Amino acid sequence: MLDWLLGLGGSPKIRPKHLQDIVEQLLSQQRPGSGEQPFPLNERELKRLCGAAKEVLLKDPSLVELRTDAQVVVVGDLHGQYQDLQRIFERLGRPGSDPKVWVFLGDYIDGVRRGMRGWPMGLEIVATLLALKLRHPTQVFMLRGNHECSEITVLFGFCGECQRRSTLAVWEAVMQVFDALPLAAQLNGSVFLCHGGISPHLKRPQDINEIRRPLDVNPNGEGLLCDLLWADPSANISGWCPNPRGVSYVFGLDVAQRWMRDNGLRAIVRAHMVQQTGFEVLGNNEVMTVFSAADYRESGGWPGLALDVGPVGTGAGVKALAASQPCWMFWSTGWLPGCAGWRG
Ligand SMILES: [Mn+2]
Repeated sequence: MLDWLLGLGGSPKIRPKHLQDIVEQLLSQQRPGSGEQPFPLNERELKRLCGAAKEVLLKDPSLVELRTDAQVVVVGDLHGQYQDLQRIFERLGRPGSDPKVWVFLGDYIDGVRRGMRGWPMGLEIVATLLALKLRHPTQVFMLRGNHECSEITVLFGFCGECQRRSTLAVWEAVMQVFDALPLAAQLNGSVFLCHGGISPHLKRPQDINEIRRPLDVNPNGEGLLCDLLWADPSANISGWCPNPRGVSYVFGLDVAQRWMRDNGLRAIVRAHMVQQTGFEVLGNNEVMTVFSAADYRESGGWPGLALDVGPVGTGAGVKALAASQPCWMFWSTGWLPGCAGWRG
């Protein structure tokens, strides 16, 4: 892994073979407790990976326009739970192994120690996804979540993880990558994807392209950027209400429906909220939440949040979308449709 190649002209390039090696090395880590160990790549390797990934990520527009007949896999919050990402790849194949397009909705890092899972492995998730993005830039898309923000990572664990397992310089390099992440995506002009939600400042999805990157996010701020990363939908309110998170809004289904109608969209797929079954569908298959970190609140002892929830009977809404769109969904406890139920 030390044998990294400098590309012509002095700009750091990472050979495809080395990217493949990184992915192999990281995904083969199966031991629980790896989150307590030093990270397998050194500072120099990680900084080079981040530098190259930042350049490639900045080539994606702030609103990624996906037009594809391929199967699309949408992955919600991971929060350092690398085992869940490993299982997703075991079940669906790795990006690049087939024509599937992958959209990751952000919140790759942070989180706390969880029973058997041990400490979060945010560095593994970040490095694996960045290597895959570099290797397959038109098949892997990473959006920004509200945790992809330096202040948030200081408060919620990833900064500490970098200091424990790597270096502060690596944390800084990863923060620069986060500042380069695209903010939303649109699938075949009909499904809008982002981490949080829509915004009263957002007339058309294309307006997102006016947001220039790289840019820092102020977690105490307001405006379009904050709403894309922080807003939540609710079927129980109408209009816009203050968000109990203290940032951004909760938006009613009425607001979402009107916005989708105005823009010729049929669904919003987002992440950001913990879901007992890994996903939630609001309205007539119109607003969906995907959460891909399994038993996220296990150590908090939340009753009813066990992993063992079969997809049968609960995925009707998502299935309806999947049946009419080339859009397949993963959630933490099962697979849609045509995939056998899976239990973690
Ligand atoms: Mn979030």
